[in-house]
Amino acid sequence: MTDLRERVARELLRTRQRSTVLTEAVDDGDLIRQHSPLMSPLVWDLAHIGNQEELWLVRDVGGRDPVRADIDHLYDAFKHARRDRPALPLLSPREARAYVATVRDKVFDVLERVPLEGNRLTEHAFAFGMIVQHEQQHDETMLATHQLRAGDPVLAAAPPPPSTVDVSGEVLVPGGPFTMGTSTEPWALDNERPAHLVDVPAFFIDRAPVTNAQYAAFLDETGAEPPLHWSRDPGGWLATAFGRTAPIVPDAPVVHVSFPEAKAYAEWAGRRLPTEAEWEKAARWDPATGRSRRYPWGDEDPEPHHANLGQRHLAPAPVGAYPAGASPLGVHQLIGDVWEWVDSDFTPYPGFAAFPYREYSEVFFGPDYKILRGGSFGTDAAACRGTFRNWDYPIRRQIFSGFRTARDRSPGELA
Ligand code: AVJ
Ligand code: FE
Repeated sequence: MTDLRERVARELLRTRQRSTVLTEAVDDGDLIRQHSPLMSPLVWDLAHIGNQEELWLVRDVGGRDPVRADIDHLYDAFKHARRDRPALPLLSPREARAYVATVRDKVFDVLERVPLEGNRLTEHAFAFGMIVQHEQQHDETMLATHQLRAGDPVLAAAPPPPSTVDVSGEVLVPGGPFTMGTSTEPWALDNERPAHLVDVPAFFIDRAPVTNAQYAAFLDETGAEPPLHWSRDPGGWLATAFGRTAPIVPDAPVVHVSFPEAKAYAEWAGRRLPTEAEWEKAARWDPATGRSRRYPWGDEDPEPHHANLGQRHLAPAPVGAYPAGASPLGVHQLIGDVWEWVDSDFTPYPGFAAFPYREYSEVFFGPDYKILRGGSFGTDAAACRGTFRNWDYPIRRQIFSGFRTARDRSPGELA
């Protein structure tokens, strides 16, 4: 096998291990049950992962016969809203496991035979990359379903690392053009392309995401609605995460807030949310070279010391826990911990071309969705980059969503 084939095989296996953990941790009743009308039953996500893999890799790339053409409509996300999925004649947990295993066997057979090199490299290798990312995205969705599930804890992970540096305050990002998006990142999705210059006036941005303690001060002063999974206790605020209830961690980023809530906090603090271009400039622009990096720390793929990604920890790390992941300007924890709401709609970049089909991103463009950047503790490194764009309805907060704030530089203000 070539290096590329080996890498794809490794990523497929690694990703399936995570899906397996998330779907074996609970009994059949919990796989079939709908834990919230906002989410699919876990067994739907599992079979949908297999069905996408069958459509894109077995049928399209491999040119093979369908495994189960009769179930396509059940697992087409556009055909049935999440709230309606439990009523469908879905595969049972046993059938779903057998189905994804059969599809996966065929995928490995296709991977061995299909040309990945030469002029077809981009297309075929990209299809595998897209499937890895698709499964990883559903693994994060399944983790959010676990977060909404009532009952005893079933998932366990090491606690995130402690804070080691002071990251209070803000950083000045000088004005001027920078390269946003990418034309070269091999697994970048259509909506991250192409690379293009954007002129961003000077602004200030928080060194770190807004913390639980900061958010609690806002709640206590304004009486605003607490984040999802918080409860009031005589001693202060409690948060429930994956079946465990404990006092909020004061210096950890706040999570499970909606876009309007993030915006209300920023206004209360006399600030605003960053735009998407501001966020990406703070994350990728290197003032020494004028280049945009793949990640805040450089061009190397994420390692555990860079960022809290991949469900290694089932919570955001305190701010200041990842000094090795800071951007050249000293902005911390842009990647991992919590998705960050930015004040931008999901719109195409100039020169956008839908790929591999319109349903991936294009049909979602417009004012209905707001952008989230940077990934969370639940996001895998394969599905997270400095250019990666996530989107959701602004009212959503069952996702691992937080934010940081920004402000304009006032005239004459230097730093
Ligand atoms: C990019 C997270 C908005 O979950 O709807 C999964 C990813 N697309 N299956 C979503 C996705 C198709 C998507 N988000
Ligand atoms: Fe999907």
